Amino acid sequence: GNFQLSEGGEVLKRFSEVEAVCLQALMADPLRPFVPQYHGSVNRGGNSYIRLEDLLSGLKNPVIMDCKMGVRTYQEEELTKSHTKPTLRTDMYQKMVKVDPTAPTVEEHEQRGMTKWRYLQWRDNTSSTSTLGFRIEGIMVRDTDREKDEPRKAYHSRLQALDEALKESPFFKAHEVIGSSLLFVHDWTSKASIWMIDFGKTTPSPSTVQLRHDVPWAEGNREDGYLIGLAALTSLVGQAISQ
Ligand code: 4IP
Ligand code: MN
Repeated sequence: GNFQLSEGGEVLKRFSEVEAVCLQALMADPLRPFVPQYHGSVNRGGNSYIRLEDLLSGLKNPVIMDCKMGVRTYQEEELTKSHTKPTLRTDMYQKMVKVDPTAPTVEEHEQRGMTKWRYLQWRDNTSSTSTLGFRIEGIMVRDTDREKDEPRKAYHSRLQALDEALKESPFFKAHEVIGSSLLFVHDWTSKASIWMIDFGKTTPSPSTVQLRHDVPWAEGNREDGYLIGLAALTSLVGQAISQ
């Protein structure tokens, strides 16, 4: 899970080596302005945490939307593992049954379990992930009365600026970005911004593979479809402005 603490204007997030390495690299990348400031790690009560800028500080009753980017949310290793040494997850079987009791196969019903890959692939295929290249994971609205149109324009330019930065980014060229989100945040003053977060499954792509990020995934090509999702999102936010 996403265990987080707040401390002195920072957010402490459960430590992940993969994520820490990404954040370190991102602090020296053209994507830096789109990533919360990273302040290294810290130990609290025997647990390690990543120290991050609190993206909500200074905002009053912020409206928040988390969009998980890409055409898949599992790593290729998860697919390989599901064939070579499948581990059955009862919790994931239960989560699936809760949403759609008819979704599990006869075999999955019998074993009351399924692999993580199977569950994540089902989530991708039953959401907009596999078709649009992004899905909305969560929205938090605390004050609807003050809804204005301005955040949309700010969001739209921010998405375009992100697209430019991604094109310049050595980090983006060299990484497979899986399960990462864009966090949309604004408040009633219409201060609006978008941030790249969650790099726990973002890994260096094999040196033999040059990722494009804008083509469909096929097993072995490692493509994440990040730019497919960004284009779809940008177009949707753009349409909302012109209406
Ligand atoms: C969750 O499923 C999300 O896919 C998590 O991804 C994933 O964590 C969990 O796997 C999985 O159970 P639901 O959102 O449908 O509950 P994220 O952290 O991006 O939200 P990871 O990061 O491990 O893939 P487990 O293995 O942590 O349970
Ligand atoms: Mn989740």
